[in-house]
Amino acid sequence: MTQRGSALNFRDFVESSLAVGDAVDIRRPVSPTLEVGAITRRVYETRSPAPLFSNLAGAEPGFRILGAPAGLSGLDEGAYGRLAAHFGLARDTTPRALLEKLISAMHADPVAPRVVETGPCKENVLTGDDVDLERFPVPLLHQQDGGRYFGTYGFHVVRSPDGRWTSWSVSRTMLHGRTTLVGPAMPQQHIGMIHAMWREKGLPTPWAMVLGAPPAALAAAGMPLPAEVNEDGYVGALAGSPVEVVRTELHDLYVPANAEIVLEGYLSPDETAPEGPMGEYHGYSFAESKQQPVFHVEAITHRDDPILPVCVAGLPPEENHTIWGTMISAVSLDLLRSSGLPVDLAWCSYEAATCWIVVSVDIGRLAESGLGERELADAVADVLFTSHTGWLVPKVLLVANDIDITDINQVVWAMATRYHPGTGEYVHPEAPGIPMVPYLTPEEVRTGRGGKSVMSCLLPEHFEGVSKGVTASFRYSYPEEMRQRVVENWADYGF
Ligand SMILES: Cc1cc2nc3c(=O)[nH]c(=O)nc-3n(C[C@H](O)[C@H](O)[C@H](O)COP(=O)(O)O)c2cc1C
Ligand SMILES: [Mn+2]
Repeated sequence: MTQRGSALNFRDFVESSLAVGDAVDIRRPVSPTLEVGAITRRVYETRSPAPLFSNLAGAEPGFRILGAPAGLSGLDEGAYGRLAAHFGLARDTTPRALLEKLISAMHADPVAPRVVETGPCKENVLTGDDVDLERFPVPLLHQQDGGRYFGTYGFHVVRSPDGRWTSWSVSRTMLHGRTTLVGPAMPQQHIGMIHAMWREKGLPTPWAMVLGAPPAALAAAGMPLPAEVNEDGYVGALAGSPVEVVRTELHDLYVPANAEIVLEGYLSPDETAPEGPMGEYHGYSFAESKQQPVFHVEAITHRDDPILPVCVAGLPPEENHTIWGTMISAVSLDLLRSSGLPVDLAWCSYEAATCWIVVSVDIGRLAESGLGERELADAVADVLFTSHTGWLVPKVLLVANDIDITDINQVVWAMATRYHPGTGEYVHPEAPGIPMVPYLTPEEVRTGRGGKSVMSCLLPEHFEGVSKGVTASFRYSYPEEMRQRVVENWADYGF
Protein backbone atom coordinates (compact mmCIF):
# COMPACT_ATOMS: atom_id res chain seq x y z
CA MET A 1 0.00 0.00 0.00
CA THR A 2 1.13 3.50 -0.70
CA GLN A 3 -0.02 6.68 0.90
CA ARG A 4 -3.21 8.17 -0.54
CA GLY A 5 -4.90 11.51 -1.04
CA SER A 6 -4.41 14.26 -3.58
CA ALA A 7 -1.58 16.01 -1.68
CA LEU A 8 0.66 12.96 -1.35
CA ASN A 9 -0.35 10.83 -4.31
CA PHE A 10 -0.32 12.17 -7.87
CA ARG A 11 -2.56 9.36 -9.16
CA ASP A 12 -5.17 10.26 -6.53
CA PHE A 13 -4.88 13.92 -7.53
CA VAL A 14 -5.63 12.96 -11.15
CA GLU A 15 -8.53 10.70 -10.12
CA SER A 16 -10.11 13.35 -7.91
CA SER A 17 -9.74 15.98 -10.65
CA LEU A 18 -11.48 13.64 -13.11
CA ALA A 19 -14.20 12.92 -10.53
CA VAL A 20 -15.11 16.59 -9.99
CA GLY A 21 -14.90 17.45 -13.68
CA ASP A 22 -11.67 19.43 -13.47
CA ALA A 23 -9.83 16.97 -15.70
CA VAL A 24 -10.89 15.23 -18.89
CA ASP A 25 -9.75 11.80 -20.03
CA ILE A 26 -8.97 12.21 -23.73
CA ARG A 27 -9.24 8.83 -25.47
CA ARG A 28 -8.80 9.84 -29.07
CA PRO A 29 -5.25 9.75 -30.39
CA VAL A 30 -3.25 12.90 -29.79
CA SER A 31 0.28 13.56 -31.01
CA PRO A 32 2.99 14.48 -28.47
CA THR A 33 4.43 16.62 -31.27
CA LEU A 34 2.78 20.02 -30.77
CA GLU A 35 -0.80 18.70 -30.38
CA VAL A 36 -0.44 18.01 -26.64
CA GLY A 37 1.08 21.48 -26.30
CA ALA A 38 -1.60 23.21 -28.36
CA ILE A 39 -4.46 21.58 -26.44
CA THR A 40 -2.85 22.30 -23.07
CA ARG A 41 -2.16 25.92 -24.04
CA ARG A 42 -5.81 26.40 -25.02
CA VAL A 43 -6.86 24.76 -21.75
CA TYR A 44 -4.92 27.37 -19.73
CA GLU A 45 -6.23 30.21 -21.80
CA THR A 46 -9.88 29.07 -21.56
CA ARG A 47 -9.78 27.76 -17.96
CA SER A 48 -10.81 24.31 -19.18
CA PRO A 49 -10.31 21.05 -17.24
CA ALA A 50 -6.83 19.49 -17.24
CA PRO A 51 -6.35 17.20 -20.26
CA LEU A 52 -5.31 13.61 -19.50
CA PHE A 53 -3.95 12.28 -22.79
CA SER A 54 -4.59 8.53 -22.60
CA ASN A 55 -3.90 7.66 -26.21
CA LEU A 56 -0.68 9.19 -27.42
CA ALA A 57 0.13 8.64 -31.06
CA GLY A 58 3.30 6.63 -31.45
CA ALA A 59 3.69 5.90 -27.73
CA GLU A 60 3.64 2.58 -25.90
CA PRO A 61 0.06 1.76 -24.90
CA GLY A 62 -0.69 2.94 -21.39
CA PHE A 63 1.85 5.81 -21.39
CA ARG A 64 -0.04 9.02 -20.61
CA ILE A 65 0.44 12.78 -20.20
CA LEU A 66 -1.43 15.18 -17.92
CA GLY A 67 -1.42 18.78 -19.16
CA ALA A 68 -2.10 21.89 -17.08
CA PRO A 69 -1.84 20.14 -13.69
CA ALA A 70 -2.32 23.45 -11.85
CA GLY A 71 -4.06 25.51 -14.50
CA LEU A 72 -6.89 27.71 -13.32
CA SER A 73 -10.31 26.14 -13.20
CA GLY A 74 -13.57 27.30 -14.75
CA LEU A 75 -15.67 25.35 -12.25
CA ASP A 76 -18.15 27.03 -9.85
CA GLU A 77 -15.91 26.12 -6.89
CA GLY A 78 -13.53 28.82 -8.08
CA ALA A 79 -10.39 29.29 -10.08
CA TYR A 80 -7.94 27.81 -7.57
CA GLY A 81 -9.36 24.27 -7.30
CA ARG A 82 -6.53 22.35 -8.93
CA LEU A 83 -3.97 24.36 -6.99
CA ALA A 84 -5.78 23.78 -3.67
CA ALA A 85 -5.98 20.04 -4.43
CA HIS A 86 -2.16 20.01 -4.56
CA PHE A 87 -2.30 20.58 -0.80
CA GLY A 88 -5.30 18.38 -0.07
CA LEU A 89 -7.43 21.48 0.51
CA ALA A 90 -11.04 21.98 -0.59
CA ARG A 91 -11.32 23.16 -4.18
CA ASP A 92 -13.05 26.38 -3.11
CA THR A 93 -10.12 27.47 -0.90
CA THR A 94 -9.32 31.19 -1.25
CA PRO A 95 -5.80 32.42 -2.11
CA ARG A 96 -5.52 34.03 1.32
CA ALA A 97 -6.38 30.76 3.11
CA LEU A 98 -3.90 28.96 0.88
CA LEU A 99 -1.08 31.36 1.79
CA GLU A 100 -1.88 31.06 5.50
CA LYS A 101 -1.68 27.26 5.21
CA LEU A 102 1.70 27.46 3.44
CA ILE A 103 3.02 29.91 6.04
CA SER A 104 1.83 27.93 9.06
CA ALA A 105 3.70 24.87 7.74
CA MET A 106 6.85 27.03 7.52
CA HIS A 107 6.57 27.66 11.26
CA ALA A 108 5.76 24.05 12.18
CA ASP A 109 8.47 21.49 12.93
CA PRO A 110 9.63 19.75 9.77
CA VAL A 111 8.28 16.21 9.39
CA ALA A 112 11.05 14.07 7.90
CA PRO A 113 10.14 11.60 5.16
CA ARG A 114 9.51 7.96 6.07
CA VAL A 115 11.66 5.43 4.23
CA VAL A 116 9.69 2.46 2.92
CA GLU A 117 11.04 -0.72 1.31
CA THR A 118 9.36 -0.32 -2.04
CA GLY A 119 6.50 1.43 -3.76
CA PRO A 120 4.62 1.87 -7.04
CA CYS A 121 7.53 3.77 -8.63
CA LYS A 122 9.44 0.48 -8.65
CA GLU A 123 6.79 -1.39 -10.69
CA ASN A 124 9.16 -1.13 -13.67
CA VAL A 125 12.92 -0.89 -13.23
CA LEU A 126 15.09 -0.16 -16.26
CA THR A 127 18.88 -0.24 -16.10
CA GLY A 128 21.79 -0.75 -18.48
CA ASP A 129 20.80 -0.92 -22.14
CA ASP A 130 17.12 -0.71 -21.26
CA VAL A 131 17.55 2.92 -20.27
CA ASP A 132 15.98 4.88 -23.10
CA LEU A 133 14.26 8.20 -22.51
CA GLU A 134 12.80 8.03 -26.01
CA ARG A 135 10.53 5.16 -24.92
CA PHE A 136 8.44 7.87 -23.28
CA PRO A 137 6.17 10.20 -25.25
CA VAL A 138 8.39 13.24 -24.73
CA PRO A 139 6.41 16.21 -26.07
CA LEU A 140 7.44 19.05 -28.35
CA LEU A 141 5.51 21.81 -26.58
CA HIS A 142 5.86 24.92 -28.75
CA GLN A 143 6.99 25.21 -32.36
CA GLN A 144 9.73 27.62 -31.24
CA ASP A 145 11.25 25.11 -28.79
CA GLY A 146 14.77 23.86 -29.39
CA GLY A 147 13.82 20.32 -28.41
CA ARG A 148 11.38 18.02 -26.67
CA TYR A 149 10.95 18.56 -22.92
CA PHE A 150 10.84 15.63 -20.52
CA GLY A 151 10.90 17.60 -17.28
CA THR A 152 8.55 20.57 -17.16
CA TYR A 153 6.65 19.52 -14.04
CA GLY A 154 9.10 17.41 -12.10
CA PHE A 155 11.78 18.02 -9.53
CA HIS A 156 15.47 17.36 -9.14
CA VAL A 157 16.76 15.53 -6.07
CA VAL A 158 20.35 16.29 -5.05
CA ARG A 159 22.19 16.19 -1.74
CA SER A 160 25.19 18.04 -0.40
CA PRO A 161 28.37 15.89 -0.19
CA ASP A 162 28.22 15.98 3.65
CA GLY A 163 24.70 14.51 3.48
CA ARG A 164 23.15 17.29 5.55
CA TRP A 165 21.13 19.10 2.90
CA THR A 166 18.70 17.41 0.54
CA SER A 167 17.28 19.71 -2.11
CA TRP A 168 14.12 19.10 -4.10
CA SER A 169 13.73 21.73 -6.81
CA VAL A 170 11.70 22.22 -9.97
CA SER A 171 13.67 23.12 -13.07
CA ARG A 172 13.15 22.18 -16.68
CA THR A 173 15.02 19.47 -18.59
CA MET A 174 15.16 18.99 -22.35
CA LEU A 175 15.77 15.68 -24.07
CA HIS A 176 19.37 15.63 -25.29
CA GLY A 177 19.89 12.01 -26.27
CA ARG A 178 18.72 8.49 -25.51
CA THR A 179 20.15 8.70 -21.97
CA THR A 180 20.83 12.39 -21.50
CA LEU A 181 18.94 15.55 -20.62
CA VAL A 182 20.06 19.16 -20.54
CA GLY A 183 18.71 21.99 -18.44
CA PRO A 184 19.53 25.00 -16.27
CA ALA A 185 21.06 24.65 -12.79
CA MET A 186 21.58 28.33 -11.96
CA PRO A 187 24.25 29.06 -9.31
CA GLN A 188 21.73 31.10 -7.27
CA GLN A 189 19.32 28.16 -7.13
CA HIS A 190 19.91 25.33 -4.66
CA ILE A 191 20.61 22.70 -7.31
CA GLY A 192 23.37 24.97 -8.62
CA MET A 193 24.82 25.44 -5.12
CA ILE A 194 24.93 21.72 -4.44
CA HIS A 195 26.28 21.02 -7.93
CA ALA A 196 29.14 23.46 -7.14
CA MET A 197 29.95 21.58 -3.90
CA TRP A 198 30.41 18.30 -5.81
CA ARG A 199 32.31 19.97 -8.61
CA GLU A 200 34.77 21.40 -6.08
CA LYS A 201 35.51 17.83 -5.07
CA GLY A 202 35.98 16.95 -8.74
CA LEU A 203 32.98 14.62 -8.60
CA PRO A 204 29.76 14.31 -10.58
CA THR A 205 26.60 15.21 -8.64
CA PRO A 206 24.45 12.17 -7.83
CA TRP A 207 21.02 13.09 -9.08
CA ALA A 208 17.45 11.94 -9.53
CA MET A 209 14.45 13.55 -11.16
CA VAL A 210 10.90 12.84 -10.02
CA LEU A 211 7.94 13.19 -12.38
CA GLY A 212 4.34 12.67 -11.34
CA ALA A 213 5.43 13.44 -7.78
CA PRO A 214 3.05 13.92 -4.88
CA PRO A 215 1.53 17.31 -5.76
CA ALA A 216 2.45 18.89 -2.40
CA ALA A 217 6.06 17.78 -2.96
CA LEU A 218 6.14 19.30 -6.44
CA ALA A 219 4.83 22.59 -5.06
CA ALA A 220 7.39 22.61 -2.23
CA ALA A 221 10.12 21.92 -4.79
CA GLY A 222 8.97 25.04 -6.62
CA MET A 223 9.13 27.11 -3.42
CA PRO A 224 12.06 29.41 -2.60
CA LEU A 225 12.59 28.17 0.96
CA PRO A 226 15.98 29.28 2.34
CA ALA A 227 19.22 27.40 1.58
CA GLU A 228 19.88 24.30 3.68
CA VAL A 229 16.19 23.77 4.35
CA ASN A 230 15.11 20.31 3.20
CA GLU A 231 11.96 20.59 1.12
CA ASP A 232 11.02 16.99 2.05
CA GLY A 233 10.55 17.95 5.71
CA TYR A 234 8.47 20.94 4.72
CA VAL A 235 6.17 18.69 2.66
CA GLY A 236 5.59 16.49 5.70
CA ALA A 237 4.67 19.51 7.80
CA LEU A 238 2.41 20.83 5.05
CA ALA A 239 0.62 17.54 4.38
CA GLY A 240 0.39 16.60 8.05
CA SER A 241 2.22 13.29 7.55
CA PRO A 242 5.65 12.23 6.32
CA VAL A 243 6.20 11.69 2.60
CA GLU A 244 6.96 8.04 1.93
CA VAL A 245 10.22 7.68 0.07
CA VAL A 246 12.21 4.80 -1.39
CA ARG A 247 15.91 4.54 -2.04
CA THR A 248 16.93 5.05 -5.64
CA GLU A 249 18.55 2.14 -7.48
CA LEU A 250 21.96 3.74 -7.84
CA HIS A 251 22.66 6.18 -5.03
CA ASP A 252 21.84 6.95 -1.47
CA LEU A 253 19.12 9.35 -2.65
CA TYR A 254 15.44 8.97 -1.78
CA VAL A 255 12.40 9.71 -3.92
CA PRO A 256 8.64 9.65 -3.29
CA ALA A 257 7.58 5.99 -3.39
CA ASN A 258 4.44 6.54 -5.46
CA ALA A 259 6.02 8.82 -8.10
CA GLU A 260 5.00 8.08 -11.67
CA ILE A 261 8.50 8.20 -13.18
CA VAL A 262 11.96 8.48 -11.59
CA LEU A 263 15.13 9.18 -13.55
CA GLU A 264 18.45 8.48 -11.85
CA GLY A 265 22.02 9.26 -12.70
CA TYR A 266 24.37 12.15 -12.30
CA LEU A 267 24.89 15.74 -13.23
CA SER A 268 28.17 16.11 -15.03
CA PRO A 269 30.72 18.42 -13.33
CA ASP A 270 31.58 20.33 -16.47
CA GLU A 271 29.85 18.94 -19.57
CA THR A 272 27.36 21.30 -21.17
CA ALA A 273 25.16 21.28 -24.27
CA PRO A 274 22.82 23.78 -25.92
CA GLU A 275 19.39 23.93 -24.27
CA GLY A 276 16.27 25.73 -25.44
CA PRO A 277 14.90 27.96 -26.57
CA MET A 278 11.61 27.25 -24.82
CA GLY A 279 8.42 29.25 -24.33
CA GLU A 280 9.06 30.65 -20.86
CA TYR A 281 7.33 31.80 -17.69
CA HIS A 282 7.46 35.49 -18.62
CA GLY A 283 5.36 34.68 -21.67
CA TYR A 284 7.98 34.92 -24.43
CA SER A 285 10.14 32.59 -26.41
CA PHE A 286 13.50 34.08 -27.34
CA ALA A 287 15.44 32.67 -30.25
CA GLU A 288 18.70 31.66 -28.56
CA SER A 289 19.70 28.41 -26.92
CA LYS A 290 22.14 28.49 -23.98
CA GLN A 291 24.86 26.13 -22.84
CA GLN A 292 23.56 24.22 -19.81
CA PRO A 293 24.70 21.23 -17.73
CA VAL A 294 24.08 17.71 -19.01
CA PHE A 295 22.24 15.14 -16.86
CA HIS A 296 23.14 11.49 -17.45
CA VAL A 297 20.37 8.96 -16.88
CA GLU A 298 21.57 5.51 -15.79
CA ALA A 299 18.34 4.05 -14.43
CA ILE A 300 14.64 4.69 -14.91
CA THR A 301 11.87 3.38 -12.69
CA HIS A 302 8.19 3.96 -13.34
CA ARG A 303 4.67 2.99 -12.39
CA ASP A 304 2.57 0.85 -14.70
CA ASP A 305 0.77 3.08 -17.23
CA PRO A 306 2.84 6.09 -16.12
CA ILE A 307 1.49 9.63 -16.37
CA LEU A 308 3.98 12.36 -17.28
CA PRO A 309 2.74 15.77 -16.07
CA VAL A 310 3.46 18.67 -18.38
CA CYS A 311 3.56 22.44 -17.98
CA VAL A 312 3.37 24.30 -21.29
CA ALA A 313 5.04 27.50 -20.15
CA GLY A 314 4.15 30.88 -21.62
CA LEU A 315 1.48 33.52 -21.30
CA PRO A 316 -0.23 33.29 -17.89
CA PRO A 317 -1.82 31.45 -16.28
CA GLU A 318 0.30 28.29 -16.15
CA GLU A 319 2.14 26.57 -13.31
CA ASN A 320 5.04 29.06 -13.23
CA HIS A 321 2.40 31.53 -12.09
CA THR A 322 -0.08 29.40 -10.15
CA ILE A 323 2.50 27.24 -8.34
CA TRP A 324 5.80 29.16 -8.43
CA GLY A 325 4.07 32.54 -8.00
CA THR A 326 1.96 31.33 -5.10
CA MET A 327 4.91 29.73 -3.32
CA ILE A 328 6.95 32.95 -3.81
CA SER A 329 4.01 34.91 -2.38
CA ALA A 330 3.93 32.73 0.75
CA VAL A 331 7.66 32.98 1.46
CA SER A 332 7.70 36.73 0.75
CA LEU A 333 4.67 37.41 2.94
CA ASP A 334 6.23 35.46 5.78
CA LEU A 335 9.49 37.43 5.50
CA LEU A 336 7.72 40.80 5.40
CA ARG A 337 5.52 39.94 8.37
CA SER A 338 8.43 38.54 10.36
CA SER A 339 10.35 41.76 9.85
CA GLY A 340 7.54 43.64 11.62
CA LEU A 341 6.38 45.68 8.62
CA PRO A 342 2.66 46.61 8.53
CA VAL A 343 1.93 44.12 5.75
CA ASP A 344 -1.46 42.51 5.23
CA LEU A 345 -0.88 40.19 2.24
CA ALA A 346 1.55 39.57 -0.63
CA TRP A 347 0.54 38.17 -3.99
CA CYS A 348 2.34 37.57 -7.28
CA SER A 349 -0.51 38.44 -9.65
CA TYR A 350 -0.65 35.49 -12.02
CA GLU A 351 -1.37 37.95 -14.87
CA ALA A 352 2.01 39.64 -14.24
CA ALA A 353 3.89 36.42 -15.09
CA THR A 354 5.82 36.32 -11.79
CA CYS A 355 7.47 39.63 -12.73
CA TRP A 356 5.77 41.60 -9.95
CA ILE A 357 4.54 40.99 -6.44
CA VAL A 358 1.83 43.15 -4.92
CA VAL A 359 2.06 43.88 -1.21
CA SER A 360 -0.98 45.22 0.62
CA VAL A 361 -0.23 47.48 3.55
CA ASP A 362 -2.45 47.65 6.61
CA ILE A 363 -2.91 51.43 6.73
CA GLY A 364 -3.91 51.44 10.41
CA ARG A 365 -0.64 49.79 11.38
CA LEU A 366 1.20 51.92 8.83
CA ALA A 367 0.04 55.08 10.63
CA GLU A 368 1.11 53.63 13.99
CA SER A 369 4.53 52.74 12.58
CA GLY A 370 5.23 56.34 11.67
CA LEU A 371 7.00 55.23 8.48
CA GLY A 372 7.05 57.58 5.50
CA GLU A 373 6.81 56.38 1.91
CA ARG A 374 10.53 56.18 1.18
CA GLU A 375 11.24 54.49 4.51
CA LEU A 376 8.54 51.90 3.88
CA ALA A 377 9.62 51.29 0.27
CA ASP A 378 13.28 50.95 1.36
CA ALA A 379 12.38 48.62 4.22
CA VAL A 380 10.38 46.38 1.88
CA ALA A 381 13.26 46.38 -0.62
CA ASP A 382 15.74 45.54 2.17
CA VAL A 383 13.70 42.50 3.15
CA LEU A 384 12.80 41.21 -0.30
CA PHE A 385 15.69 42.14 -2.56
CA THR A 386 18.25 40.50 -0.28
CA SER A 387 16.32 37.21 0.03
CA HIS A 388 16.27 33.99 -2.02
CA THR A 389 12.59 34.59 -2.82
CA GLY A 390 13.03 38.28 -3.66
CA TRP A 391 15.81 37.43 -6.14
CA LEU A 392 13.10 35.96 -8.35
CA VAL A 393 10.72 38.93 -8.61
CA PRO A 394 11.93 42.29 -9.96
CA LYS A 395 9.01 44.60 -9.12
CA VAL A 396 7.13 45.22 -5.89
CA LEU A 397 3.86 47.18 -5.83
CA LEU A 398 2.66 48.65 -2.55
CA VAL A 399 -1.08 49.23 -2.17
CA ALA A 400 -3.44 49.99 0.73
CA ASN A 401 -5.37 47.09 2.20
CA ASP A 402 -8.73 48.32 0.91
CA ILE A 403 -7.58 46.61 -2.31
CA ASP A 404 -8.01 42.85 -2.69
CA ILE A 405 -4.62 42.21 -4.27
CA THR A 406 -5.68 38.78 -5.53
CA ASP A 407 -8.12 40.59 -7.85
CA ILE A 408 -6.12 42.00 -10.78
CA ASN A 409 -8.90 44.47 -11.64
CA GLN A 410 -8.52 46.16 -8.28
CA VAL A 411 -4.73 46.22 -8.61
CA VAL A 412 -4.95 47.89 -12.02
CA TRP A 413 -7.41 50.44 -10.61
CA ALA A 414 -5.10 51.23 -7.69
CA MET A 415 -2.09 51.54 -9.99
CA ALA A 416 -3.92 53.87 -12.38
CA THR A 417 -5.49 56.12 -9.75
CA ARG A 418 -2.87 56.16 -6.96
CA TYR A 419 0.64 55.62 -8.33
CA HIS A 420 2.24 59.05 -8.76
CA PRO A 421 4.51 59.34 -11.82
CA GLY A 422 8.00 60.50 -10.98
CA THR A 423 7.72 60.26 -7.20
CA GLY A 424 6.09 56.86 -6.64
CA GLU A 425 8.96 54.64 -7.79
CA TYR A 426 12.09 53.65 -5.88
CA VAL A 427 14.65 51.96 -8.13
CA HIS A 428 17.33 49.50 -7.01
CA PRO A 429 20.07 49.27 -9.63
CA GLU A 430 22.35 47.29 -7.28
CA ALA A 431 19.81 44.66 -6.25
CA PRO A 432 20.61 41.14 -7.50
CA GLY A 433 17.94 39.48 -9.62
CA ILE A 434 17.10 36.61 -11.91
CA PRO A 435 18.64 37.38 -15.31
CA MET A 436 15.65 36.01 -17.26
CA VAL A 437 13.47 39.12 -16.90
CA PRO A 438 12.71 40.22 -20.50
CA TYR A 439 13.32 43.98 -20.19
CA LEU A 440 16.78 43.79 -18.60
CA THR A 441 19.62 45.45 -20.49
CA PRO A 442 22.54 43.27 -21.65
CA GLU A 443 24.62 44.90 -18.88
CA GLU A 444 22.02 44.00 -16.22
CA VAL A 445 21.88 40.42 -17.49
CA ARG A 446 25.71 40.22 -17.42
CA THR A 447 26.05 41.58 -13.86
CA GLY A 448 22.87 39.98 -12.52
CA ARG A 449 21.96 43.31 -10.93
CA GLY A 450 19.36 46.02 -11.47
CA GLY A 451 16.03 46.42 -13.19
CA LYS A 452 14.31 46.20 -9.82
CA SER A 453 11.97 48.65 -8.15
CA VAL A 454 9.37 49.28 -5.49
CA MET A 455 6.36 51.16 -6.84
CA SER A 456 4.09 52.85 -4.37
CA CYS A 457 0.34 53.08 -4.97
CA LEU A 458 -0.08 54.53 -1.48
CA LEU A 459 -1.60 57.98 -1.10
CA PRO A 460 -0.38 60.56 1.46
CA GLU A 461 -3.46 60.05 3.67
CA HIS A 462 -2.78 56.29 3.89
CA PHE A 463 0.23 57.18 6.06
CA GLU A 464 -2.28 58.83 8.44
CA GLY A 465 -4.31 55.61 8.46
CA VAL A 466 -7.25 57.02 6.49
CA SER A 467 -8.67 56.97 2.97
CA LYS A 468 -9.95 60.28 1.60
CA GLY A 469 -12.16 59.05 -1.20
CA VAL A 470 -14.87 56.46 -0.74
CA THR A 471 -14.95 53.77 -3.38
CA ALA A 472 -18.02 54.34 -5.54
CA SER A 473 -19.22 50.78 -5.95
CA PHE A 474 -22.05 48.38 -5.14
CA ARG A 475 -20.27 47.47 -1.93
CA TYR A 476 -19.60 50.99 -0.63
CA SER A 477 -22.25 53.23 -2.18
CA TYR A 478 -25.48 51.69 -0.84
CA PRO A 479 -26.85 50.89 2.59
CA GLU A 480 -26.75 47.26 3.67
CA GLU A 481 -30.57 46.84 3.40
CA MET A 482 -30.54 48.16 -0.16
CA ARG A 483 -27.79 45.76 -1.22
CA GLN A 484 -29.64 42.85 0.37
CA ARG A 485 -32.90 43.84 -1.37
CA VAL A 486 -31.16 44.05 -4.74
CA VAL A 487 -29.45 40.69 -4.31
CA GLU A 488 -32.68 38.99 -3.15
CA ASN A 489 -34.74 40.40 -6.01
CA TRP A 490 -32.06 39.89 -8.68
CA ALA A 491 -33.89 37.16 -10.60
CA ASP A 492 -37.24 38.94 -10.21
CA TYR A 493 -35.80 42.04 -11.89
CA GLY A 494 -35.37 39.81 -14.91
CA PHE A 495 -31.63 39.08 -14.74
C1 LIG B 1 6.49 24.70 -13.34
C2 LIG B 1 7.75 25.31 -12.81
C3 LIG B 1 8.86 25.42 -13.64
C4 LIG B 1 10.04 25.98 -13.17
N1 LIG B 1 11.15 26.01 -13.99
C5 LIG B 1 12.32 26.47 -13.51
C6 LIG B 1 13.51 26.43 -14.31
O1 LIG B 1 13.50 25.93 -15.43
N2 LIG B 1 14.67 26.93 -13.77
C7 LIG B 1 14.70 27.45 -12.50
O2 LIG B 1 15.77 27.88 -12.04
N3 LIG B 1 13.60 27.52 -11.73
C8 LIG B 1 12.42 27.02 -12.21
N4 LIG B 1 11.30 27.06 -11.41
C9 LIG B 1 11.37 27.76 -10.12
C10 LIG B 1 12.08 26.99 -9.04
O3 LIG B 1 11.50 25.72 -8.90
C11 LIG B 1 11.99 27.74 -7.72
O4 LIG B 1 12.65 28.98 -7.83
C12 LIG B 1 12.52 26.96 -6.53
O5 LIG B 1 12.55 27.80 -5.42
C13 LIG B 1 13.89 26.41 -6.78
O6 LIG B 1 14.25 25.60 -5.70
P1 LIG B 1 15.36 26.08 -4.65
O7 LIG B 1 14.77 27.29 -3.98
O8 LIG B 1 15.46 24.91 -3.73
O9 LIG B 1 16.58 26.38 -5.42
C14 LIG B 1 10.10 26.49 -11.85
C15 LIG B 1 8.99 26.37 -11.02
C16 LIG B 1 7.82 25.78 -11.47
C17 LIG B 1 6.65 25.64 -10.54
MN1 LIG C 1 15.73 24.68 -1.70
